[in-house]
Amino acid sequence: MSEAAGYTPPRVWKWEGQDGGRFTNINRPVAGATHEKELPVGEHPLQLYSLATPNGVKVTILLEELLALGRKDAEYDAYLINIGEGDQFGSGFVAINPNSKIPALLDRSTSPPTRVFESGAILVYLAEKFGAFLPTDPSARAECMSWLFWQMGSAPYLGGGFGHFYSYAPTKIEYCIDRFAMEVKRQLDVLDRNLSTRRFLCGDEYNIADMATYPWYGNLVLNDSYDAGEFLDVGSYTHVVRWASEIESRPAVARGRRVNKAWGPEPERVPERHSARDLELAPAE
Ligand SMILES: N[C@@H](CCC(=O)N[C@@H](CS)C(=O)NCC(=O)O)C(=O)O
Repeated sequence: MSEAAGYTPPRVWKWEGQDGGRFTNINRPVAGATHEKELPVGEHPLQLYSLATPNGVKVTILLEELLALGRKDAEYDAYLINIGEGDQFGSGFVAINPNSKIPALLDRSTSPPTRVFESGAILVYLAEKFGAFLPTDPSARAECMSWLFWQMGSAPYLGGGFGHFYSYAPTKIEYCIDRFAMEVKRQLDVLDRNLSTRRFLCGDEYNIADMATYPWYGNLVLNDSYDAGEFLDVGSYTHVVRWASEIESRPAVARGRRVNKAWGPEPERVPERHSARDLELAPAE
């Protein structure tokens, strides 16, 4: 194949301040902390350090669902990690997530405290800790894990692949957009076929696989992620739309989507959460 746009990769790649589009100021080819910064700690056993991106809201949706079930011990403090400002590279955050990405959880009810990073691992940890939203029957559990891991493996093609090249990259590169649009439409078809015979991803029961998948693929079909709804013809995935609408109408999901949100209309923003009161909406004027 011919080389695109006259670029010939050098023998050894070097970091020379290349244009990384919108994320130039936070992307680096190395790991580790860039500065000393302790994390704040609240009064609850569960400390969440996150941001209301799709990976972040997976966890706040689960915590709000657990609280809605009456699990008072799922009360949590949620602190904002502003990834645009580089908070994920502070020493305290790196100590609980060496991968420097939100979400990260510290469970202070164990001795020593348990750190958990990777959104999928946090969902499984909390579901097991509270005995909810993860089936215990081995076959049902395998189905739940299969869809959960499907989501973890698939969403980077949607966000880092399609979303990046369609929406964020400084130039529109047809090859990249075609490649990832094809894959995202294939993924939507996988979901649509599964949901054509099932109410939720694993059958009749709503579980952590739905909570992980809705913020990515539900948002895409309902809320025009990347302004790509028309481009991807998302309305044609009717079973995904029906499934996503049912999940989006759950009060705990609505609450979870607002936690650690520092943008959008003022009433939706809850940059930090320490109790249910932080989520109370001001009465309309
Ligand atoms: N596989 C990780 C991905 C987490 C992730 O990509 N987080 C993004 C926000 S959605 C982040 O923190 N990015 C900051 C950075 O890359 O520096 C997970 O599911 O937890």
